[in-house]
Amino acid sequence: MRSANLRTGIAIIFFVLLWGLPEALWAHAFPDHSDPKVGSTISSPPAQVRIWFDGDLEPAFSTIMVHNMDGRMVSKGDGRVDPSDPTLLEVSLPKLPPGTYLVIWNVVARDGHRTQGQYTFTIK
Ligand SMILES: [Cu+2]
Repeated sequence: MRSANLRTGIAIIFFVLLWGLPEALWAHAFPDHSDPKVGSTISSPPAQVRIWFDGDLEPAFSTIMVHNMDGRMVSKGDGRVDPSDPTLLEVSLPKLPPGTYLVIWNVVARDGHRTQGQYTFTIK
């Protein structure tokens, strides 16, 4: 009886500890900033798109690509997490003509949670 109470007590303490852990420890990865910037208009075609996240990414499950407004993929197929910076997602581009482009990203953070999003930039 006494040891059952002890076990219940320990379980409750663990539950409270887990519950009280700061959200940051469990945080999903969200974009911090990017190049080109979200919604920006730029005058020369960028060689790549880079997005910096607020946490480390899982390279095996994180993707990035760029579409034109016809929905065709224009980025090279080398989207990846930078090997020297686990918060940086990047993909190369050919020399793109003027137009608006859609960046589509999908990442898994170190906590195993997936986040995804998209944004546009325009080359004038
Ligand atoms: Cu998460």
